[in-house]
Amino acid sequence: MSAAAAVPIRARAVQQPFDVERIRGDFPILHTRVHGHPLVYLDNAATSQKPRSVIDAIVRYYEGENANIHRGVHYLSQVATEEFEKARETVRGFVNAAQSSEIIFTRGTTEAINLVAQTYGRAHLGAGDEVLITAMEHHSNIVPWQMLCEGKGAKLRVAPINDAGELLLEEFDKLLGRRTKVVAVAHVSNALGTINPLKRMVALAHARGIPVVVDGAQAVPHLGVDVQDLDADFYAFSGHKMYGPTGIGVLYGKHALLDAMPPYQGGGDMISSVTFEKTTYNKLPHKFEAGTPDMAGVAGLKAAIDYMNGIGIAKIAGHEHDLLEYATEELGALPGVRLIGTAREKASVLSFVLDEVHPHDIGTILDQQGIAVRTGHHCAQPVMERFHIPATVRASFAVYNTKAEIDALVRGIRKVREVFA
Ligand code: 7TS
Repeated sequence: MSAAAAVPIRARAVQQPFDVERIRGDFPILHTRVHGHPLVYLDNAATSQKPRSVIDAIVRYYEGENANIHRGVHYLSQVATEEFEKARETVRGFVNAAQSSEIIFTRGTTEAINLVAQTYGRAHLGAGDEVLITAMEHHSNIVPWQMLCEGKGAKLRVAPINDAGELLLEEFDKLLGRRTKVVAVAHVSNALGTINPLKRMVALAHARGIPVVVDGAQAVPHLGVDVQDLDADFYAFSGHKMYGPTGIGVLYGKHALLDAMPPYQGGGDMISSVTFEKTTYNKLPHKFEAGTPDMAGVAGLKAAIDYMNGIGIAKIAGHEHDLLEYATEELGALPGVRLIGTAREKASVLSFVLDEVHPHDIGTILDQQGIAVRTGHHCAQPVMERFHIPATVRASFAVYNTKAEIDALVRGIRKVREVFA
């Protein structure tokens, strides 16, 4: 479960010592009381909470900068455009893309993956071709490829995982064939927490000339991601899981690939010229950003990245790694608890089942104690099927969580056992 291997190379800024209480003070919502208890928010894989600086950036945008971008000669439009493009540069640096034109703003991971499936996928897949995914994907990295395959008469192939929730790399390699046109894989599994050996997977696919689309939704908040080092062809993530606002996300793509792809949606901003006879398309990244984008969301996303960089991704990863290790020990020692997802390399997610108690009942009893966890299939129904369970309880950690909160979770689970004894 060592996060060390995944801890990034690039946390350069000089940072203050890690102080979780100071960090908690940055998140207004953490002071909420739930059913008379202090909120214990352990549903970060679904969405993280937002620091004051992100909330302020959105307010600042609407109070001082709001205008439509890329079109006005007037002052505010120019300010809004500059801030928008500055944010793109911040995102570029965050994932170490080579050029900011490789950063496309989307609504989130889901839209980013659909974009690739419907443009690159539609252009490159034919009848009998294959898309290779893994058995641990979120529905948003399954369904868009199924839709593509259905339309093209192509086939979805699935690389298996072992009982710990680790990818079987040899099987993955064997499934890469002459007909494989795209590989689409999660960097980190949302239901199991597994960190995939992405660099090796990319190398295996590239050895056969196959591009790799990475679902980075659960990786970017917890690991340092360097798209050039990984050599990922496409990398998708969501702002709201990394302390940023909802409704904004990113698709990174290699310039040459994006440039050769047909556009996704048609509309304003994505064109170079329009006549009724023919439209020519704008250059990157605008070709993929049709219509008025979420400028406030982009401002918030920039603030979220600034916030994470201010703490340092290595410190975030280190703290979360400590929490995961502590929680794994404490929960693993509870009678009746079975952990689902025990990969050696894991990030920030602890899924489990308890005796015969349905996860929804566990979630409800925990909620009465102010503890927010997610229960269900986590939009990864095939993972549940793989482990022969209908659902799990999932605790997922962020930079502001504490060992005391894990103690509260342990007490909560003891209470569940009492109730169901
Ligand atoms: N991929 C992974 C691995 C995810 O965990 C999620 C969301 C998505 C894609 C989709 O992201 P979106 O921002 O476009 O919705 N995962 C979860 C979750 O685990 N609980 O709620 C949402």
